[in-house]
Amino acid sequence: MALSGAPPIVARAEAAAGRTCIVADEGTFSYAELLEASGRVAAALLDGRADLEGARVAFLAPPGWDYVAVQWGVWRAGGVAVPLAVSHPEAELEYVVRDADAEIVVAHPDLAAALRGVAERNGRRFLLAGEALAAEPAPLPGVDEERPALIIYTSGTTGRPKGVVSTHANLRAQVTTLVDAWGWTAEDRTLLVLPLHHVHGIVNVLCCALWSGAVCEILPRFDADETWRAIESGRLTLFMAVPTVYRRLIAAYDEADDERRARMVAGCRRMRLMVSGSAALPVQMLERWREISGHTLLERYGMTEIGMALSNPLEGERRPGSVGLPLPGVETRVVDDEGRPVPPGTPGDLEIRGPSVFHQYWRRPEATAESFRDGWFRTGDVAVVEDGYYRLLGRRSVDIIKTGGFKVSALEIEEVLREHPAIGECAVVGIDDEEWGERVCLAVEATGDLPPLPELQAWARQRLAPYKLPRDLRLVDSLPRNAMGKVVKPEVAKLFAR
Ligand code: MLC
Ligand code: AMP
Repeated sequence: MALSGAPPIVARAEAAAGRTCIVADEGTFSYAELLEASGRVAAALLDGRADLEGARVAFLAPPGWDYVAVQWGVWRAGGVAVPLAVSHPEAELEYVVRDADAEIVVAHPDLAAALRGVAERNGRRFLLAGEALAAEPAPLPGVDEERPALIIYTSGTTGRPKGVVSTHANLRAQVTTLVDAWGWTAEDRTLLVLPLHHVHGIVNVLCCALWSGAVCEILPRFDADETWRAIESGRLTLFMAVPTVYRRLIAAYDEADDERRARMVAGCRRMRLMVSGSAALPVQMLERWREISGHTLLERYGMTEIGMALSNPLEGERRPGSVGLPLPGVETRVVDDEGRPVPPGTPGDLEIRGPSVFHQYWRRPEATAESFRDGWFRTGDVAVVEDGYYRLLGRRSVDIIKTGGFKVSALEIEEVLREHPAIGECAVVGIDDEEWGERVCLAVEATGDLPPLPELQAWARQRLAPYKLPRDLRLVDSLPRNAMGKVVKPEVAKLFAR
């Protein structure tokens, strides 16, 4: 196998060739099989060309074997992987295909119906994953590390989601810092239960496992019972999830009988590490999980644009309510409004610098420039440092909501909802919620007969991802506004006080 010049994660797989890499619905596959399959996918994408030269390839597959083979195939052909979300309606898929200007669209056969139409309407080449996996191998190009590898769409404080472009070198930095900090080895075996259109699933779980020559078991979607069964088997060594997933696991534990609970506990005890992130882990949840599993969840902090930046330690004190210390190779600072570092104990804006920080927002040079100050990436999160440990205090913008670990933009949801004939003005706010962290809530000034919430949700479901749908509704004569006529979101939030 000639892997010189292959992207770093691919080149490493040669050394692990005989080992198991993926266990998914489609079967069990070795690293050698992944190299073989991704080589075929790359050849299909190239279709006679020498190099995709950074062409974007949007692909839609449930978490599993096809997903991984296609992602690696895109990388090996010199393309930029644009993972699409299984849960998204056609409108959101089309937005990403168009915004990323994807040249090729690949779909798993189960999900091809909607995507084929999107590809045809927009004049993109369409390919079924199965066809790509069956192609004849061809010579593959060398791929320099500084070339873009991945575009992940993320909601921000303005308009529609932006594509976050990371290079192969960025991904390597994001992965290696975690592999070192969390002690990943080829002996590890993890279970992936997260969606594969965001960094938590892609980088922290999938790429770290494959970088390490470890085994990644994959569920096509999170299911508490199946997750527990995998843990009970005693074969997993580490697990990563968002707080909402741990909450579901706790609920399933509480419902289990004594015999099963004993197996659940035993399975947890055989694991070496359990990690939580993407949203604040309530201290009570950390404590309840410790009672059940014997593990103090390792909480860490990250963002699509930077990978992971802060982490509680593998060895040493894991402080509840804190996101820990800077990861190796990641520079962090907390600054005031003028960008001057503030002393420990003083809250300020968290900024990040280092090789893991993304390359650019796709075709948005102004947004890219605005997101940096003196070479530091401005996260928009407010933090305070206490004895070297970072604690998050909130976000700069009230318009960013974290629900179930997904970041959503209030402004984006409002923009879409304003297209409803009965909605005049509206305001979306995130309200604290035990299950979801925050819940998306909507206040409306109606211009006609406003349908009840389920009907409004059904309308919005055609246009927005399920996690962006409003979960609570208030009809108001007029939204609370300040003297300038601007809607005051904290006052809107009070409408939902229980
Ligand atoms: C779904 N539902 C919600 C909801 N999402 N209700 C309120 N708020 C939400 N956010 C409702 C559905 O409508 C449905 O209701 C019911 O819950 C079950 O829906 P589902 O689609 O089956 O949800 P489920 O699969 O159970 O989703 C829960 C989850 C998911 C926790 C598995 O939210 C998830 O995968 N979260 C992980 C997100 C993630 O990976 N984030 C990382 C981003 S990267 P009904 O009535 O229709 O039955 C990042 C950087 C970093 O943040 O630091 O990691
Ligand atoms: P995303 O833009 O989807 O990558 O989400 C990144 C955001 O998730 C960060 O800016 C934080 O606001 C939030 N986040 C990630 N990890 C944590 C954590 N451990 N605690 C609180 N918030 C977190």
